[in-house]
Amino acid sequence: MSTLLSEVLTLKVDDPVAFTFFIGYMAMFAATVFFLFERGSVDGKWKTSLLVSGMITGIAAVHYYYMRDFYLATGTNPTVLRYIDWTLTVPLMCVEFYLLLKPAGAPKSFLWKLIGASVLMLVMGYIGEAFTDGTMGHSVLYGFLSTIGYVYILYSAWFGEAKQLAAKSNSESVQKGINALAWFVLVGWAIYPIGYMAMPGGWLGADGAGILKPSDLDLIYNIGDAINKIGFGLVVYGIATTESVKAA
Ligand SMILES: *C/C=C(C)/C=C/C=C(C)/C=C/C1=C(C)CCCC1(C)C
Repeated sequence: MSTLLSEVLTLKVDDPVAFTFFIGYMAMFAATVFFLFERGSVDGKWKTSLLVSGMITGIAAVHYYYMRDFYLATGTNPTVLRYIDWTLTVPLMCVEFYLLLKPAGAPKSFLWKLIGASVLMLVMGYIGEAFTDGTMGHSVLYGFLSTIGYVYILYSAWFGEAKQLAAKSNSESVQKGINALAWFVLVGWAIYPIGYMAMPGGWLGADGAGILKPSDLDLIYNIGDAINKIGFGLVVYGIATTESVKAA
């Protein structure tokens, strides 16, 4: 067997990046099956939310399948696949916010503002990672521009439109759910800029504080994805089941 093929086919347990790509794939796959099956047991108006949860983990599962192979074959970050995944899944997470808050009167513009902010965050992050070879000045500039989009979503969830709409909702579980999602955006999403700073030239990498090495970028992103994509879906599932029991 060629070296390349045997590397792709072996599960490298001693390589945390390869291993978390594999485990990430399995976890996303299992979560997708769970959300899609459970969709059948919640009340009608929650079915779309669970479908979106399953789409988020399903899209990630497919990307993880390819990202793991890409990483094993090249030993480099699958930056393009990573950002295609995020560009599809993060706006879907914005859709989750919107679907939860729609009964409380969320307008379409609320959804588009969140999606706009997430696209800004991701496009700038992609430029920072893909086009600058980690040259410090550029990745800092694009990291900063990306953070503007992130801060907008954070602000909306904690103090802005999302928070105000949640306050108008007469459902306690929707309020609790939005609060939980706000914590995910604050703590779970903050994992990603840490990974970004592991890039060559990054503040935490070899040319900066020296705490992280370049391959930590993928390790950190993989951990972040598992927490955020599956966690977000479980919060939504929790609200859907609580509300469905009430409705029954
Ligand atoms: C499922 C994928 C998710 C929830 C991805 C979230 C990604 C971020 C919150 C990325 C944020 C970044 C910054 C705030 C600055 C540096 C560049 C990024 C794109 C890593």
